[in-house]
Amino acid sequence: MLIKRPADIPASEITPEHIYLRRRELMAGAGLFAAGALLPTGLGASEARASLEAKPATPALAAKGFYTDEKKTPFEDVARYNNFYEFGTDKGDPAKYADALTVDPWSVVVEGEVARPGTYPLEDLLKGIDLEERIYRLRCVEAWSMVIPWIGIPLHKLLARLEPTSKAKYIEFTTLYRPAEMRGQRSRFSTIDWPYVEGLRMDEAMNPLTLMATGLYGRELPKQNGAPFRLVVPWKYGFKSIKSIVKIRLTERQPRTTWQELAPQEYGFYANVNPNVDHPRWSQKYERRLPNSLFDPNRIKTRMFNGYEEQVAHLYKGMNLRRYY
Ligand SMILES: Nc1nc2c(c(=O)[nH]1)N[C@H]1C(S)=C(S)[C@@H](COP(=O)(O)O)O[C@H]1N2
Ligand SMILES: [Mo]
Repeated sequence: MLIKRPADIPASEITPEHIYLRRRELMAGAGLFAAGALLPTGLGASEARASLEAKPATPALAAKGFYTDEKKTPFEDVARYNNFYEFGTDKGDPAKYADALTVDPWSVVVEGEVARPGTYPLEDLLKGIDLEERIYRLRCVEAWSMVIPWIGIPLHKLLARLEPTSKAKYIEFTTLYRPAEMRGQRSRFSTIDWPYVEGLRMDEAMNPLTLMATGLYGRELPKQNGAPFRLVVPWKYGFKSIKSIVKIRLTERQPRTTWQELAPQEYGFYANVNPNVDHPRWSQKYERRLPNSLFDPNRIKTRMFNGYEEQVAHLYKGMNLRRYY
């Protein structure tokens, strides 16, 4: 569904600038996957979805925050060290169990303070919006981090299409609830009140850095990374970047989010990366940049707004970031 053959694309859509989804491996897909011809060593089909074409992130875009020359975290680590509690709480669980998820067909419900509510097949929602590559740092609240080359569309472009009303002050996102395929949702030990919900203030949602990702490393998202459609907010702790989204709601009031409900003294609505405000149980001054090992912890200093201060600090002018953590 996210994949079209070139032949399915009207000629009018194929322009030099147009970023289209390629299907080059698809027909031979199964065979190639089995042969592993296109894949980094040892990866299964769930981790090697079809390739995507996007406007590349280049050094010229560094000033916007769309590019960093920091060493990218290898695909194998990005796709094997995950937080996706719908599939279990161990870092290896999502890669092990997310294959069970059906991502095609996929639709997204749009509701609330918006002129164009509805249930949109994902391909319709994204149609005609050019894909862009963004190389972002991802900083988890647990004090590890990665550098990931995402592919997606800026959220502001999607919002322009959906037309929020003047009453829309916040945006709420909801992850799929499908316990039959998401074993973490069936678990008796889970403390999370499913489905997973996250939210942003409208000006945060409209910031050019805020991305709706459909891919990484030039391919469709691995399921464990939130296929087929997830949020990426690089200046906030990773838990804000909600995966496998099925609902977008525009609201007047600040949404109630999953982690805030679970442990409000530990996880705030804003969750901006901030080395000066410690988590109640650990320091946020440093982070482990993946990949790392016991012998090479690769410990680096955490930066204010995860290094995106220039792009986002203005959003929080006059706010007490200790109070609004
Ligand atoms: N639905 C959902 N989204 C989620 C999570 C989750 O458990 N469920 N974990 C979050 C956390 S804590 C992090 S750090 C990032 C991890 O993204 P990655 O696995 O693609 O690196 O996803 C976030 N999005
Ligand atoms: Mo996280």
